[in-house]
Amino acid sequence: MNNIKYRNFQLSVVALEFALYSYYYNKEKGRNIHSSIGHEITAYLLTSILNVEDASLMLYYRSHAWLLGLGISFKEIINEIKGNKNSLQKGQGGTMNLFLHPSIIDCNSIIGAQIPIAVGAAFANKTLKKQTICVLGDGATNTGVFFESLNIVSLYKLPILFIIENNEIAINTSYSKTSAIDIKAKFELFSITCFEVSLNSGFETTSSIISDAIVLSKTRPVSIIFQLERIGAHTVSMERNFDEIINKYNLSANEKLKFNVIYEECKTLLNTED
Ligand SMILES: Cc1ncc(C[n+]2csc(CCOP(=O)(O)OP(=O)(O)O)c2C)c(N)n1
Ligand SMILES: [Mg+2]
Repeated sequence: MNNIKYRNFQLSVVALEFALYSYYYNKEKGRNIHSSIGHEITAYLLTSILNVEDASLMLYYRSHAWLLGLGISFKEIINEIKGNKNSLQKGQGGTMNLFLHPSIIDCNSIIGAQIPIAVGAAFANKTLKKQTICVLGDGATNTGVFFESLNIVSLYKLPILFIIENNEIAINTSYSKTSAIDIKAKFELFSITCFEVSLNSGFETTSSIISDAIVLSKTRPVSIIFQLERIGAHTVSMERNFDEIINKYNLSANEKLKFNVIYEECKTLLNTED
């Protein structure tokens, strides 16, 4: 796994999100854009390692990085977010419901709603011999439907991989204030193998855990909890300090140039009328 490639991916994600920020922050106060800033690692590694064509993906509203990882262009993503009728989705999904890749079965704005859909997909994929990936936040593991779904996938040994993007916060409430047990314990309750990785685990280790989990999840339910950080506020409308976000990335001069090129490209796309 190449770290420079990952760094370039991060730059693309952050530049796209910043262009969206700059476009929507003043233009439509209150517009909900949930950025993937800080969440890049799951999208990058899973889309690099997985045989995407042979998988069904269930995503949620914080998935711009996944779309980029799947090779969807800035233009396609921005067209959909702007609500353009010429987008593949005719602008009806918007930022929270991006289905711009044939492997995406669901991309949901209702917390936890993608989970039972993933269970259904896994049920079908058991016969079709396809992979099922369900991505969700830590907050979504508190929903009733999460527990019902774990019960069913465990009972029927459905082939599914749960990816938890654990930023330990749901809007402004920390995970510890909303759950009596940790996320791993929830999976263990249903005898579902659970791997845990963090940003400190290193590329090699994390990649090999993902590869193992992908293989195991072809025949039974498996989960990976990614400990990561949401850099910035829950949505653009709540954002207060843009400089603080970009400072976290410690961009070199060369990286700043690369960032600016992508940022300007995205801003041009946003400002271009249909
Ligand atoms: C059923 C439902 N209840 C409440 C909300 C409002 N809501 C939007 S995001 C969110 C927090 C979810 O946190 P988490 O699952 O940890 O995802 P994160 O945003 O941290 O990635 C809530 C409560 C919603 N969208 N759907
Ligand atoms: Mg969260």
